[in-house]
Parts: sequence; structure tokens; C-alpha cells
Amino acid sequence: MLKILGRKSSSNVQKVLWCCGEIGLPFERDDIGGEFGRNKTPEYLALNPNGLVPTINDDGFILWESNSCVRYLAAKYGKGKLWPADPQLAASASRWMDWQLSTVNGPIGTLFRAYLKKPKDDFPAAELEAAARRGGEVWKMLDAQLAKTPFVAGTDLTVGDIALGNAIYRWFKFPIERPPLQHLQAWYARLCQRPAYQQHIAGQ
Ligand SMILES: N[C@@H](CCC(=O)N[C@@H](CS)C(=O)NCC(=O)O)C(=O)O
Repeated sequence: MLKILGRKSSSNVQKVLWCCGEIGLPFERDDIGGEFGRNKTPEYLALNPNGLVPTINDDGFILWESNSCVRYLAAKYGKGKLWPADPQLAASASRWMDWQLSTVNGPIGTLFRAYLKKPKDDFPAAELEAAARRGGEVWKMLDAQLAKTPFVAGTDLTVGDIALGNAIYRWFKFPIERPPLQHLQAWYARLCQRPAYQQHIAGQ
């Protein structure tokens, strides 16, 4: 059976859990990282030299980097659903995953560390304001896409939504001013209706 190594409170582990939930793929999970530690042991580093979570083990095939894990699981077990059969749709979905890493992660990461992890006073106010402003600009780009399609790569949920779903959950939790983005809000409401999203993202 698929093994997922990583604590369920990690946003990157949650992507993989949500992906499995959407596909209906059974898995075992081992609490590693955070308060559980064990991610810097020689055994773990032999699997994932970054010492970060998640890592997956699918019948001996070891993979790390959450978006790659989601791509792999969706392509192998969710083809035609989370991983669209049409190469252009699959590429669009994959593009939004890269965009999450390259563009969304920066401002959301700063706000997460400031508001949900460390004491907020550790962060200069100007840095927080800049991250909130940049976050609003970034989500505006996705809002424009969601004005055209209900999910990021078209009519159905794909790996692109999986990569971004955790970041949007956090965005709406931060005590900051947000630009009113109606399509983004409607997409988030659609995600919240999904049992696997509730279980692995919103319920954590
Ligand atoms: N780019 C990596 C980042 C992985 C990462 O930063 N994981 C964090 C948790 S979200 C981690 O392992 N932190 C150390 C820990 O949990 O002890 C991915 O997407 O998998």
C-alpha cells in the first residue's frame, strides 16, 4: 500500500492527502517532521536528502516534492480525472502547480510564518504589508482565470487546484485586508464543499 511520510499538519503533506482522498486511494501515513521529528535521521535522509516532508513510498518507488508526488499519484491512479487525459489540459493544470511554487508561495509563506507560526512582532510591519499587498495582486491573476472556468484548469478539479487549495485556505484565515475577488471566493466555496478538502485541508 502507498505510504506517506509526513505529519498531517504540514501544508505540503496535506496536498498529497487531499489528492489521495479525491482519488479514493488508500494509504498509510507515518508522523514525521515538526513535533514528531525523525526527518533528519540517516534513514529518512536516505529517502529524502532535504529532510523535509512529504516523502511517498509507492511499492518501493520513493518520491519527494509535494507537487511531484501529486502529479505522480494523479497520473498513475487518477488519469482522466485529477490528471486530465487531454495533454493541453494536463499542461494547464501543471502550470498552475508551478505557479503556486514560483509566485504564491512567497507572500503566503511570509504571512503564514508571521500570523500562524511565530509571534507576529518578529516581522517588520512593512514586510507584512508588502506580503499582503503582493498576495492580493497574485490572487487577482487566479481570479481572472476563475472568471472563465470553475476550476483552475477547466470544468473539473485537477492537480492544479490541489496545489493551490491549501494556500487559499490560509489566505482567508490571515487577519489582513483582502481585495474582494468574487471568482476566487466562489472557487474556495466550491473546494470547501468537497469532503476530501474538508477532511485534509479545512479540518486541520
Ligand atoms: N518543496 C517541498 C517543501 C517541503 C517542506 O518545506 N516541508 C515542510 C513542512 S510544510 C517541512 O518538512 N518542514 C520541516 C518539518 O516539518 O519538520 C515540497 O513541496 O514538498
